[in-house]
Amino acid sequence: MDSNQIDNTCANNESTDKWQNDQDKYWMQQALNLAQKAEAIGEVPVGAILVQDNKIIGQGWNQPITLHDPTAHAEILAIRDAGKRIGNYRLPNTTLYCTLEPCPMCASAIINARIAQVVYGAIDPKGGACGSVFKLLPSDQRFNHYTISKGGVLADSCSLILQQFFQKRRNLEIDSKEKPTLQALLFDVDGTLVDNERDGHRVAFNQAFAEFDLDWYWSVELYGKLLQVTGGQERLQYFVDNWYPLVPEVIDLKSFITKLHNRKTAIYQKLLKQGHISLRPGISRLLEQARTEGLKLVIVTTTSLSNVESLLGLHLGPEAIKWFTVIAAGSQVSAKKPAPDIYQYALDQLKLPASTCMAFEDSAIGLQAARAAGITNVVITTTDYTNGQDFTGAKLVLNSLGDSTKPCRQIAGIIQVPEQIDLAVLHKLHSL
Ligand code: XBP
Ligand code: MG
Repeated sequence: MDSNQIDNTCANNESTDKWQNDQDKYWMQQALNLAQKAEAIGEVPVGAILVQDNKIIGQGWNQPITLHDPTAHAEILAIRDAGKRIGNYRLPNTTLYCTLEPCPMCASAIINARIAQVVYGAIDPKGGACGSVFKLLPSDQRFNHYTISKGGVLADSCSLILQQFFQKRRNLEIDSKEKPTLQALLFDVDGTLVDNERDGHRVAFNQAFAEFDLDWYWSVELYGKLLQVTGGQERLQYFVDNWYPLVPEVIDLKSFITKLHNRKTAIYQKLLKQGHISLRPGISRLLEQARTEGLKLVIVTTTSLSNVESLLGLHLGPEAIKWFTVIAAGSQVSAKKPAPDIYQYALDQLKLPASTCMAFEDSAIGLQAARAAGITNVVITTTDYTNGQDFTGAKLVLNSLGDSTKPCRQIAGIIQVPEQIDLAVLHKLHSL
């Protein structure tokens, strides 16, 4: 063989290699296109094709999650596809192109299928079976079939699609950790679900005073001052301590106040039944929407559980009590609002972080309680008694949640809101 011949042979070899490399790149690009299909459905982007006589006879892309099948790797699906198409469980004289170094499961299936050659793109340093971690391919003589393997074809593109996929997934995880979604709406009752202080509780207190032959009377104005103390019994004690009314000669003032307050509660519930108090605009609309969307509903109130049950039953029906995952009411805690205790109790029962909750209150006292429990998403709907209070720290201050006949008026807030507050507004508010 002269030197010219050697040169020709080398040139021929070189051109064959180039042709083969171009072929490999061409087919690997087809496998990469399939990897994108996996990515589009949220699967790890790996694609595979099986080629015989310059024709694709099988294709697959990663789908273990979608198909609920741990074996649904791109290679396995390509092998199954080819077997079906050519009607044979053996696939000799074929080349499997896959974008990632096959795992041990796929390597075994490849050998079992009698595939002649595997060409892969990116290496898999965590589980590759072509030498990165395990060494099943090229197969050794212990197997009854010899499959050769070669890596690194379009390796950069094949790794990039994987890196970008995992980076996006990490970003999403960070995002969802940093920005929790809104999961629960926590409603105060008095002043918030109903505007009931002036024409409900106050009237009931005065009727109870009359029945107990007390010459006490709480005017609309005086009651406004007394509202700085939450809880009916605490309010009565505060009145006695600071307004010095004529108090009957009783041995135990505390139990007298309890009796008086029990009577007030009964009168209040009678007033509710007589229909003196209705839900505030937008409340039943928003509750309905939250139920449809599966948000948790919670009551966080100073008033008693029996008052809450009467109110919900009358206005929303006998089943309404069950709409609420947690009802935190009255004496479940000893320190009433503005102490955070009742909100803390509700959050403990709810087993959700404060950051996933939004509280609805009507007063600065309620706002303080919610914020002190870590709830930074608070919407205030003011009443005549609370209008003008300091609502610093609330995300939104309105005169009501608004409905089709009574649109709401915005008093303050971090975003401009429409005339009816719906869940879309609340999700937006929560995300900011
Ligand atoms: C409500 C109250 C309650 C009611 C009376 O506060 O302070 O005391 O006025 O209810 P919040 P009871 O809305 O902040 O929870 O008489 O049943 O205690
Ligand atoms: Mg209130």
